[in-house]
Parts: sequence; C-alpha cells; structure tokens
Amino acid sequence: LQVTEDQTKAFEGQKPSTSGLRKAVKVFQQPGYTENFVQSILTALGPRLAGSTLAVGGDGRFFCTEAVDIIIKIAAGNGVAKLLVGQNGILSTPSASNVIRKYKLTGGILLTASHNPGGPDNDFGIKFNTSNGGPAPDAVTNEIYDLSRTITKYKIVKDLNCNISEIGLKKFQVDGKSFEVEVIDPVADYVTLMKEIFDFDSMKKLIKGDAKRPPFQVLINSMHGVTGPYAEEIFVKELGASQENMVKTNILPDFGGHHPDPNLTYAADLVESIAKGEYDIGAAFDGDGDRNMVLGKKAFFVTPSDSLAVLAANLDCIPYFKKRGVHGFARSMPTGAAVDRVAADKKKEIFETPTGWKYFGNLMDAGRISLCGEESFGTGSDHIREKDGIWAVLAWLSVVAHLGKSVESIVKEHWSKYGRNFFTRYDYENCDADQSNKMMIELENKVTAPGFAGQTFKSGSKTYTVQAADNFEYLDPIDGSVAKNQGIRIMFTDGSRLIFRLSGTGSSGATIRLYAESYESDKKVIENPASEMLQPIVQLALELSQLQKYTGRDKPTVIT
Ligand code: VG1
Ligand code: CO
Repeated sequence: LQVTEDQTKAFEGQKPSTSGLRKAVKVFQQPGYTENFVQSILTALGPRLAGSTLAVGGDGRFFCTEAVDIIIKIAAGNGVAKLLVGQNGILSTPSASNVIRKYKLTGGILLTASHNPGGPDNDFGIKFNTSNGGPAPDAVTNEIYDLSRTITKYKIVKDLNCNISEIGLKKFQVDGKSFEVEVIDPVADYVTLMKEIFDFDSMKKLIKGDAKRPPFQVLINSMHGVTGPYAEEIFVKELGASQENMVKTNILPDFGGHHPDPNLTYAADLVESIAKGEYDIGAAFDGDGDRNMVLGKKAFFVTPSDSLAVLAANLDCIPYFKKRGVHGFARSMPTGAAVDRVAADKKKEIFETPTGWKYFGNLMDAGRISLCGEESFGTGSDHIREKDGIWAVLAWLSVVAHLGKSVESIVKEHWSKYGRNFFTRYDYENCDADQSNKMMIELENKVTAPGFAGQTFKSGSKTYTVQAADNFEYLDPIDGSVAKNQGIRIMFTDGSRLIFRLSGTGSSGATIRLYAESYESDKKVIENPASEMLQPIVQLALELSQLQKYTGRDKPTVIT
C-alpha cells in the first residue's frame, strides 16, 4: 500500500469549542472537510506522531463509520503505528478515555456530537483526547485550529480497506512499514474498570432484594445512544436487573429522531415511566454516554449539582475511594455550589473551573481532586478523564446500598444537614447570534460598570444586593494557563448567583444559557419546588439582561 499526498483547501471555522468540533453532518461530508481536520489533529502531535498509537471510536451516530474509515486511511498515511478501534466504530466517551489510559496511548479521536441530535440532517462531531485520556486542553485545540486554517495537503492511503466489524488485529504494509488496526470489544475493558471501582456484590444484593427488602427496581434509558450495550452488560448480566427494565438500549444512528440529552424535557419518557412509582431509581444517558440524569421513585429529580454534592458526602462507601482516599472536589462555575459546603465540612479543597470537562484534567492529574461535576448532567471521578454516565449511576446504587435509604430520603437528609442550593438552568436554543452577542456585551457593560456592585434589586417578595459581578476568568493552578470570557456572573450577598453564557456546543445560531442559584437553610422552605423558590431571581435575570428584547423569546426551550 502507498501513501499519497492530496491537495486540499482550508475550510473556515474548524475551531473546536467546549467539547470538540461540532457541525452539521452535511458540513463534515464536504470533500476534504473531515480529512483536513483529522490531518490537523495528527500534525499537531508533532514529534509524537511517528510510531504513535491512538484510540478511535464514537457514539454510533450517522457518519461515524465513514469517519472511522477516513481516520484509518489518514493515520496510515501519517506514520501512526497502530489504531485501537471499537468494533463497528463504537466507543462511549468514558470507555475511550479508559482505553487511552489503560493501554498508555498517545491519544484518541472520538466521533460524537454528544447530546446533539444525529442523522443525515443533524450533527456530527470530532474530538481529540490526549494521553491522559481527557479532552485536549485549549493550547492543543488552538493549535489544531491554526493548522486547519493553513492546510494545503493531507497524507492518505486510499486503498487501505479495513473491516471494523470483526474483532482482532489487522496488519498492513504501508510503503514498506507496518501499520496495524486492532478492532476491540468496546465494552469489555470498561466493565473490568467498573468492577475494580465498585462493590458489585452489594449492588447485586440490593437489586435482588431479600426476605426483609423487596428487589430494588432500576430503570435504564439509553436514549438509543452508545450506552445501550454497556448498560445491558453491567445492569442485566452483572447486576441481575431485568432486561425489561432496559429501555432504548439499541444504538440508532439518528437516536430515534430525538435529542439524546438526558434532561426532564428530552427524556420525558423516562420521567413518565418512573412517575408511576414502580421503580426505585431511573437513569438516562446522552448520545456518547458521559452524561447522566438520576431520578428517584415517583420521578424525584436529583439536580446534577445536588448529585455531585451527595456523592461527595458519601464517596468513602466506594472501594476505589476507600483505597485511594478522597482528595478535593471541583465543579464548573455555573454548577450549583452545594458541593462547596460538603468540601468545607470535610475539609477538602474545592475548585471552580470554566464549563467543559477539559478544565478538570490538570487537577486530576495533579492528584488535587477525586470527584468533579457540572450542572449539565455531568458527574465523574479521576478513574478516567471524562465524565461518566454509567459510573454515576453505579455510584448512586453504591450509596443507596450502603445507607439503605431511598434516593429521595438521601437527598432530603443532605439538604437538612447542609441547606439547599436551589438551582435551575434556562436554555434559549437557536437564537439569533448577533442579537445574543449584543445582549451579552450590554450585560457585561452593565454589571461591570462602577456602582453596580452594592446595588439592591427588588423582585417579588425578595431583595437582592449585588456583592460582585464579572466575566469569569480562570487561572489554572497547575499549569498557569488562563481561560477568559467564561460567562457573566452576578453574585449576591445572600449567596444567590445569576450566570449567563453562550453555549459552545451548538451547530447553528446561538444558545443562551441562564443559570440561577439561591441558597436556603430554613427548614420551612427547604422542600419547596425549585421553580417557585427561584421565580424572583429568574425574573430579575430577565430584567437585567433584557433577554426578551434581544431574543424575542418569552420562554426558554428547555428548563432544568
Ligand atoms: C455543554 C455543557 C457543558 C458540557 C458540554 C459538553 O456545553 O453546558 O457543561 O461540558 O456541553 O458536554 P455548552 O458550551 O453548550 O454549554 V457533552 O456531553 O455535550 O460532550
Ligand atoms: Co456527552
């Protein structure tokens, strides 16, 4: 087989954002588009490229197998020694992170647009992860982007055809040198890892029940994303849950036409099934398997910010943390601050990072944090360098088995001990980009003007006094890098916060995210509905930002 150099023209906008490059499938299908980006990723490896080994796999969405084929051909053309490819191109994001770490690879190329819808008329994405198993940091993605703007040719082995549907090692000779593709079982290594972390016997007993306790009913909804085969292997085969309790576990290239996003709006079918009261815990995952939503009996909703805090408070019941100890915690800036209270109580370090999992990597590598999370249904630990949906549900089952209480009582007891950080997020999807940018600029000007701090606002029955406001900037304590422009924050004297960000994962228009948080320790109101408690501060947010004027929207697309 021979390498050829194909001429190409640079495409605009190949800039990876919060989590990789995400665009419409049709954009990736343009001749040269995917090739250019893959070549830029490989070129950015510099001296590490020749003789490297990379993992390749994705969430099974439309265009995944075509992209794997392109990656194999371009990797072979660039002197990569070996690729580990998930069978049929399948690897969940957490399992890809594990494969990179376990086999000490140079990195991995992940094919996913995560929670964005899939299919020929929807989205595709490519993400590069580095040798620690985590998403490439800004310095790397900026370099990839720079290369993509000046690319003139890519190296490819056009005649290399590799069957990725059959597990095993395939060997090729490219210009006289060896090139290997090992097609791996996407699930096996991940299951091994989970068995090392958790006490499977205690979860098995919980699910089976005994003379004193009925079986604990687990309802899983994979939203036709990549977690299906992982969930069946772990919850049914290993832990003894019933196959009937596994919903949408067959992977579909268009996720059945829905958003594979585990929240109350897009996973409404899970909410509806569990609302009837027959199940004790319900969980849904996103397309690539790194997000989770956990619900208790009768659809008791655990906000991701609370989930992080409850797990932080109970981590030591999990063998992995018993053995290694619990270091600090971290949350992304918009995430509710419930975990901060646990950190203070347990005298652990707590870090506040920008949105996106890549900012946790350095802290984990340096041994400063064991657990971290985001309000966007992301929870994970230092067992890998991605958030991990199935891990989160296993962590919850461990806590339930250990405490012998329901999900709802665990959360309510947590509130009564620590107080409650009421939290909500409003998403305004697909707004006009210019108007949204204008709104953000105006708001930044307003809140950073002299005199804004100290002002008092009345909204409904509440009064809020601004303590400080800024555009969030993060100084990475490990490598000293700075991330600017990470969202507008308004912090009030009573601990309430308002945050505004523009999403970095959409593929068209702008998505405005409005996050509102308010802390209460008064037992009389602690169990009130979040929507009611947060109404005044949301109202204030809409007034301060003039969101309706700029977007023409009188209500959000999604509320969580
Ligand atoms: C969103 C979430 C963020 C998450 C990111 C990737 O980003 O808010 O918390 O890390 O998606 O998750 P943005 O920029 O749209 O707000 V995933 O599961 O889509 O890789
Ligand atoms: Co995801």
